[in-house]
Amino acid sequence: MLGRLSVLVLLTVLMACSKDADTDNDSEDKTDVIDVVDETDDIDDTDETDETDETEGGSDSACTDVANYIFKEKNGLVNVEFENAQFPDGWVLKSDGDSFTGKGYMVWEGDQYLGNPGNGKTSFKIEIKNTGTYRFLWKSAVKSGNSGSDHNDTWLRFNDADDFYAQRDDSIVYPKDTGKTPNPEGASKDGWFKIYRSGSNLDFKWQSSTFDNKGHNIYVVFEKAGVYTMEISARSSGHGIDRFVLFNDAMAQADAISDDANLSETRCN
Ligand SMILES: [Ca+2]
Repeated sequence: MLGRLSVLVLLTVLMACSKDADTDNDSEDKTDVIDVVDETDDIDDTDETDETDETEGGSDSACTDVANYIFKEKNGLVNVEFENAQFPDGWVLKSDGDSFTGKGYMVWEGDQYLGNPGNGKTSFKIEIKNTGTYRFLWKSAVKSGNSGSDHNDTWLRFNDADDFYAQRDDSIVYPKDTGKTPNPEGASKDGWFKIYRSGSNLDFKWQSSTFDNKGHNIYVVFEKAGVYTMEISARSSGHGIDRFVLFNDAMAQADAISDDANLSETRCN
């Protein structure tokens, strides 16, 4: 009897302490409440990510090197402005016109590397939570000359993803030098696809195709949750790239590429 009483007293004391602690820090208190709610359902993971964002939002200001940015997929969408890239020599940030989003777009002003990927290479770290197949799209423009079929492409590679391919109807092709076949007509090398846009309107538009004269759409497969690397490298001079998205079946294309779509939050590597 006495033992039970001791436990009761101890519990009462503990509860009192815990209440004190709560009133000491309102914001912590709220976080704790969210935690409890989170753990009860599936949205759990997403919400926890948000919390991490808030915590690391503070460290983001300290994380001044874009090389350390990791862009976080959320609800089946990765949505990134190219001005968040590291800019090797030859890539220039520009903001003429009004058809880009964010602070501008990046454009290659160095030599052309039509058959030779890997020059002017820059990369983006992407954290995938929802595994599966994602469609890749970027918004790009021809910023040199007046032909829609020149200065209209840049190299793209997902080297550590579980698959990286292009598809049009029943036709599926893989980048060259990956050991996978068939490969697309047109330039491809060392796991890189040439990603082009077409059409006589040279302004920014959402299109990412490979396979000459028979545009195939671009897909990437992430089988495990984790951080993956997307690489781009220079091909045509004067090709301006503004923003890219990766989206899965949970996200309609129109929503993914909408100007109103939420940009991916970042955390620091
Ligand atoms: Ca942009």
